[in-house]
Amino acid sequence: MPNLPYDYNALEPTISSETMSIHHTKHHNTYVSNLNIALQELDSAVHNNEITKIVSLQDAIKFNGGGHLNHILFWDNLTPTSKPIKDFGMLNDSILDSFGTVDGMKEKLIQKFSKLQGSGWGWLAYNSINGKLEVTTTKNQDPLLATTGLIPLLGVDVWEHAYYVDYRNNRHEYLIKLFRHCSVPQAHSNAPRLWLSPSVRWLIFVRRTTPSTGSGPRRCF
Ligand code: MN3
Repeated sequence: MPNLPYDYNALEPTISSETMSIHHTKHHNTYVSNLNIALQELDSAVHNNEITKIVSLQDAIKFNGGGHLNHILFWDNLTPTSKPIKDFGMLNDSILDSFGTVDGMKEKLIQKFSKLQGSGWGWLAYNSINGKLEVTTTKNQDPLLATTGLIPLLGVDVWEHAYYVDYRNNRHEYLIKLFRHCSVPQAHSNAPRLWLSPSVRWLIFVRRTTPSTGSGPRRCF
């Protein structure tokens, strides 16, 4: 379970310390715990060649594994610096090519994410087939890359637990304020690493190393 790269109160007043603390220590932690349980059961099922059990675990692995992956990206996307996004560094040319302006992209992101029905995630993504940036959403905790093939650059949690304490049911206001703390370059330095010149040319994935836990049941995180 990774620590946040900043203090729980670092995003105040946009996101309260209470929200950040509950979100990280309760919600994210629960996904990690349940993923570890599912993976231990998977180990046993594989060892005993229980195919039905293996198949029955897929939903839990997808939901909790996705919850873990998505939250890691979300924490890395956020930065304590509160200022409207104007400079996306290496992504600038691709943003202008795909959306016309940075403000146009932000508007499209907020519109799309606001309209997601139920719980899920909003994404700014790279489509490696056509070389374009895309705005999309996924339901529940579906991880973008594993379920769509799109490369996540910016992931925004639009589950109510991400904003209800601070914004009640006003998801739109949450998104407007949150975008002052989003940092795409910071995100893709930790997820897929992009080299753009002037558009995306190739991708190198930087895998996170997971510490060994020694003996005992396998824990992946
Ligand atoms: Mn969440």
